Formats: sequence, structure tokens, C-alpha cells
Amino acid sequence: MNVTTLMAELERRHPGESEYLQAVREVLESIEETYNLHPEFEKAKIIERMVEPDRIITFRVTWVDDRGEIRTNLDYRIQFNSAIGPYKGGIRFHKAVNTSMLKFLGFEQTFKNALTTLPMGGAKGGSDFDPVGKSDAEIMRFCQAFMLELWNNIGPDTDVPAGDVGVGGREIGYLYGMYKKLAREYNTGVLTGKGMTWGGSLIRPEATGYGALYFVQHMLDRAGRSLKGSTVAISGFGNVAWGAAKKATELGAKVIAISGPDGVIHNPNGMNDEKIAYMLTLRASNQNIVAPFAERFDDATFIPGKKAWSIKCDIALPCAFQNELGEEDAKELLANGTWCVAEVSNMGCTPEAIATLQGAGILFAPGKAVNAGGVATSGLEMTQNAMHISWSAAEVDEKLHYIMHSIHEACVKYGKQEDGYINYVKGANIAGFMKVAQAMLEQGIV
Ligand code: 2IT
Repeated sequence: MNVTTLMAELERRHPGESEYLQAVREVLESIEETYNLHPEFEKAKIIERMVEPDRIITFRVTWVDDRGEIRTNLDYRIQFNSAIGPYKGGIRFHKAVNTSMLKFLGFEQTFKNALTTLPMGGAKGGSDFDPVGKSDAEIMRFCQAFMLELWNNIGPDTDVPAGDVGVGGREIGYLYGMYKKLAREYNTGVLTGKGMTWGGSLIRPEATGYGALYFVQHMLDRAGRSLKGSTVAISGFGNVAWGAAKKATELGAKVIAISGPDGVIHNPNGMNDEKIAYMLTLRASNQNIVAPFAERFDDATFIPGKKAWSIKCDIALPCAFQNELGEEDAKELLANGTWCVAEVSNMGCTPEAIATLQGAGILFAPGKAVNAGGVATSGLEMTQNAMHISWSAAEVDEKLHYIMHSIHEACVKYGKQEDGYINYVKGANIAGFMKVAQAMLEQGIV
């Protein structure tokens, strides 16, 4: 494989799909050396096949808003790779959703799911529906109209969607209600992130954030550091940020910042139960602003227009959106003494930011390893659904611990450089790639 040639071809075929091209380039660059040691991969054109989704389902969703106006959205399900299991991955509702964004996410998901140790292929879906400012009734009507189109393409052994940005427990409930009505079957395992009374798994709501903190714990242990007494800056305030803030606080760290598109909350005294619970209230308001946090809690200050990375911290956890931490942010973090950055959002850092952080020799780990606890626990939800039982929170949490530990081990195994530095990006990409490639090789040319 030659990265330059492959990328030139992809840019020609998919002009302007910047997020997708960025995600593919990162993986190609880190696996090139290993790939070229395996002539059987080259012969079977594994990488040429792996970078393209198996199929993209595109559909129009039309619905009626509260004022009686007719609205139309553009919607997709991208079934990326099913070498190691049924398609699996979240659904994103965000005004900027397009094929580039969902292809990057589906590509990343394929590697991430391979890292979890569970049998899940990669997929992603979504809509350019913007939940900001929508009423609960509008969200329900949109979810129902979305499922009316999608239902025939998914199933517990075919493709299992879940939540992502803009899609949480509420939306999964509305989606499932309509699915069940159309399919005339109680296929519990067709979606994950379900409610606890109808097939959901304990710990799934917390799992992305919890898993991320378990991964960070392993990174820190290896580096002789500890979360206890460390300061943590978190971007976002949604489901992922909430789980991360909760576990970081429980493990003795001080969460001194959360943020939104409107600015950052400086929270010098850290979180408590009330503050953490309030993050959920903010998300459920559909306003997508974090400022009310500072009105509610006297010891917190709102700084408009600033990112979480402007607050001095030991550990930075991007938990919001792709490319939310750029080169200038990386420099600002380094100047403030940050010694660990772990992406909890998918592709949270730009390639320039990653190069800056790794160049400075600080701990850095990519989203596909750090945030894999979310989809891993979705996999555990599928297992429970298939067995028609539910495990205790302790049982799920123990399995999540085991999975995050094994992902960390895989990153160290494939990412350890001669100078001892762990390149977690390389480690995660090679470990994920090897598993999918092996499966594709054994399944022939399809
Ligand atoms: O990015 C992700 O891993 C998710 N949004 C979770 C996907 C899932 O199927 O649980």
C-alpha cells in the first residue's frame, strides 16, 4: 500500500468529503508499515475494500412541526463493514450531518467495534434534523417518520443502531415504539440504549464516559500518574460529558470545566451530585447552551465564547464533537501544563493538534479506543436481549472494566515505540485493522 496514491484516488472519488478523508488518512498512515509486511492483504485488496462502505441508504423524511409547517430532512444509514458481526453504530441528529460526517463515523466505528472484543461490524446513521429548540412532540414525530423509512433495513442480526449526538434515551424510545409497530415483532435487540423497563442495559447510559475514565486510569497507571487530585477539563455537557464527569469525580479528580457552543463554565470547586444531575437537565432542555449552569450554581462562572481548553487543567477530555480541539488549543493546553489528552468524542482532535500533543511527549489517546465502552456496552445489551435476561449493574460494569483493560493492552502491544512512548493512535488503528482484515481475508472476495 502507498498512502499518497490511495489518498489521491479517494480524493478524486470523494471530493470535498473532508472528515471522511481525514479519518481514512489517519488510519492509513498508522497501519502502512504493518500492512506492507503482509502481502496477502495487498493481494486481496483489503484496504481498498475496507475504506469504502458496504452500502449507503439515503432517504427523505418529511414531517409536520408544531406550527403545522411541513419540514423535510435528509437522512442516511451507512452500513460500513460487516466482517466481524452485524452492522452496529449510532444515529446522529445534527444540522451539519452529511455523508462525509457519517462515513468518517462509520469507518471509525468499524475499527472501534473490532477493539471491543465483541462481534460487531461498523455502521453509522443520522439526519440533518436539528433538535435545538424543538418540542418533545416534534422530536417524537420526527423519530417516528425517520423509523418509517429505516425499519426495513435494520434488525437484531443485520444492523443495530443506537444513540449518538442528538439521540439519547428519549429518541431511542420513540424510534423503538415505531419500529415495533411496523415490524409486528418485539425484536428487543434491534436498537441499543433502550429504557430499563424494555430491554435496556444497566450502565449503558453511563458507559461511554465510564469506559473512557477506566481507559484513562490505565494510561495514568502505566505512566505513574493518578486521577486523584488531578484537574479535568471536559468539553460538552451531554450524555458522554455527563458520564465522564460522574466517573472522574468518583475517582477523585476535580472536573473544573464543562462547555457548550455558547462558552465554557469554570467550575473551580469541581462537581457534586447536584451539579452532575443538572447536566442532564441542560441536555433535556433542547437549548444546547451551558450558561444556565452558572446561574444555578454560585461557585461556577460562565465565560462566553471560550472553549474548555482555555481553563488550566491536568487532563483534557474532549466529549462533544469532531475536530473540537485544534492546534492552537493544543498549544494553549501544553502552555498551561496539561499532561494528558484523551478523546472521548469521535475524532475530537485535528491531525495538527494530535501531532502537537504527541510531539510534546504527553499522554494522548484517540476516540476509537477511549470511547469504545459505549458501543461495547451496547454489545452487552444485545447479549442480554438475545438471552432474554438482564445483568446487574455490577456485572455489566465488571465486563466494561475488562473490555477497557483489554483495549488498553492492545494499544500498548501495537503502539509501543522503541523509545518506550506509547503511540495510542497507532496501537488502536493497527489492533482494530488486524482483526477486521483477518476476517475479510478468510471470507473471500465479497
Ligand atoms: O460513537 C459511538 O460509538 C456511539 N455513538 C455508540 C454506538 C453504539 O452502537 O452504541
